[in-house]
Amino acid sequence: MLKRLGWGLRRGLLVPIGIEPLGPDTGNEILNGGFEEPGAGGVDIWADWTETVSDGVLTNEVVIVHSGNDSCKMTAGPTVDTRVNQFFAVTPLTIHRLIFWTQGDGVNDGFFHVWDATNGANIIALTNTGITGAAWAPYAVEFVIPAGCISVNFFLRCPNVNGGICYFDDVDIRAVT
Ligand SMILES: [Ca+2]
Ligand SMILES: [Ca+2]
Repeated sequence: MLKRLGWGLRRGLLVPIGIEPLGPDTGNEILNGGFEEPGAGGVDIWADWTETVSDGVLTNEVVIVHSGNDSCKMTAGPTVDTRVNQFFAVTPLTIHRLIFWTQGDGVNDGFFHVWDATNGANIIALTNTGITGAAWAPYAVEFVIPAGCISVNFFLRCPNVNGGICYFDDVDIRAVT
């Protein structure tokens, strides 16, 4: 990807100057970020994601979707640890940008968690989205891959209230530097 910094005169012609690479845009590291590809069935609801239902409910939502025909619906159970996750490979010390779309049930919001699977440490500790409303809104954050880290485990998690509902769609994580 290139960005144009400005225009300049060269031999009397106005030409773009300062073209430089933005960095190694890796494309979306998350597979099936839109939850459009089904899994094998049963507890394997979505391809590429690992589902952990626990005592809550995971549902392939087909009405409340941000794009396509499907989204991820989570209903928290008593132990409020219903979640999906997937691993992706990274280059240490690169900056990654995370964007996903989410909504709550009017009161409760979903959570996410970015885990350094190489070093066994949080990159972003369990964090609520703050998006409780029943309308799609984007959540975005940038984070630095720690030294030595070559594998990240990314989690989307249910609200922290029994019976709380949230939705996720269009998850995108990519290196931006
Ligand atoms: Ca979708
Ligand atoms: Ca799956």
